[in-house]
Amino acid sequence: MQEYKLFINGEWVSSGTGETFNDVNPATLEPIGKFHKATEDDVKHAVDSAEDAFDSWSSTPAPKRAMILYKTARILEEQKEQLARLMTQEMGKVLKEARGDVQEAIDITYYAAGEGRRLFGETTPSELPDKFCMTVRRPIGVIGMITPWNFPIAIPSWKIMPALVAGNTIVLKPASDTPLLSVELVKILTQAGLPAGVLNLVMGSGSTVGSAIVCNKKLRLISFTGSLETGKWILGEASKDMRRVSLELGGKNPIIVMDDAKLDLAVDGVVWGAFGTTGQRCTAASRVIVHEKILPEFKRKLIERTKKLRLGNGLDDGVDVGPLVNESQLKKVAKYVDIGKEEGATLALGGNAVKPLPGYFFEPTIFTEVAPGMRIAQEEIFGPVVSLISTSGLDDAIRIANSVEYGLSSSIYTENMKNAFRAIEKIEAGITYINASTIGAEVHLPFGGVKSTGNGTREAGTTAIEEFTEIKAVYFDYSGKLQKAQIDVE
Ligand code: UN1
Repeated sequence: MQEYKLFINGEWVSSGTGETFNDVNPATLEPIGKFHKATEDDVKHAVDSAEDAFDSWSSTPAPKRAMILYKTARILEEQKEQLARLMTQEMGKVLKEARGDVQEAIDITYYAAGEGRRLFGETTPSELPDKFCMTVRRPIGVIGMITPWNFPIAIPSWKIMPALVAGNTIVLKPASDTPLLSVELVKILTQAGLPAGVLNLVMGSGSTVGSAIVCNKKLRLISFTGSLETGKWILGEASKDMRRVSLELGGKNPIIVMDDAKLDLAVDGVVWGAFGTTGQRCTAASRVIVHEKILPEFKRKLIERTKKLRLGNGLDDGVDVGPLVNESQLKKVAKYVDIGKEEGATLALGGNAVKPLPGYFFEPTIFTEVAPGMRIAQEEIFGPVVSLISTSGLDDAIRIANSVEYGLSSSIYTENMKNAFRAIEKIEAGITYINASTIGAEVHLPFGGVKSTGNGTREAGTTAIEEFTEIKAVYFDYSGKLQKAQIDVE
């Protein structure tokens, strides 16, 4: 079996103990590779090497840094198919979606590369004569990044590319279920000319490697995508030393279907949003709030359409839904199905683990007669389970949509402009789609959410640069005399 090492200071190195962990294909349970398990000391070396590389990298002109990203994007394009296939094997999402994941990485890499010739600051008049005021962007320093398994190359790229163009250096810990795509990404960046030490890769468990990253005071920002529980802990730890934290946590994303909606379009959106990526997206549609007048027809159509979804190996043609990523996710989904039944919701479709192959497959599952307060309608399941909730009208639907602790994505299907604008105004979420599903965010718009979904930061879009830079205000006084702001203004 192929062995993959850590990448520290431009070299592939064994972990301190030489210990490894296995990564398996969740559809077939075949092994993918052995990955070195970093120790606390390895993390320390990685951070120190990123610290050493910072001066030279941050002094490199941003357009020059960007050239490495342009080249990276071109290599990613050349290797798109091969990377997508590896991804399907490593985490199970169907090939079409894996290609989309790689495409998202390509998109953010080009987008961030363009920032090399922007990274704009502002100029503004001074209140005093012969004085010039401006802002400049500075890199934050060495950044710790901890990324999830559901978007194995897109999410690391959302973080890495803007951080690099802004002049930061990085220690990355990918999820233990998907280290391979991070290994490939590091190889590509190195091939594109990224200097040693600028990006370091450490793999292993959250409890050892993740903690060592979060608790390392040299890391000025921890950028994390994952669970609310871990996010809260990171925020607490980093705040002790006033270090920055950027969090993208869970979602419980609603789709509102109004009585004036195009029903087939809405059904398509729900099927794509709830069962795409086997429901393993932070943006997955997990609650569908349907106007009572059309609920019976909507329910019938949704069940009919969902029954046609084919489960299997994501590499095979015609497969719509791949496996869940691992056994613990499978157990979690099964547990929530039991909870839904106990809570009195009606299990209208699915609800079982199945074995078209040896891996972790779970049927697309629909609960109906779900009350908004039930746990299946409140907690993030991260699997192919959707809850139908009845509503009497828009205000009630929005109230239900907002009755959860998360606020990432949201959607409304309606042909009425007023309903659409009301939803834009009133739904508490970082993203609202009109007549489109809750998934499919594009990289040039800010991505993130409100309430417990995060701590106010946004990734991608113009906000990508906000996440990874500090702003310095500069006052340039060329009067040659002492001028006192707020005092010498008359
Ligand atoms: C995530 O699930 O964490 O909008 C990211 C989407 C994708 C990104 C999802 N572009 O669904």
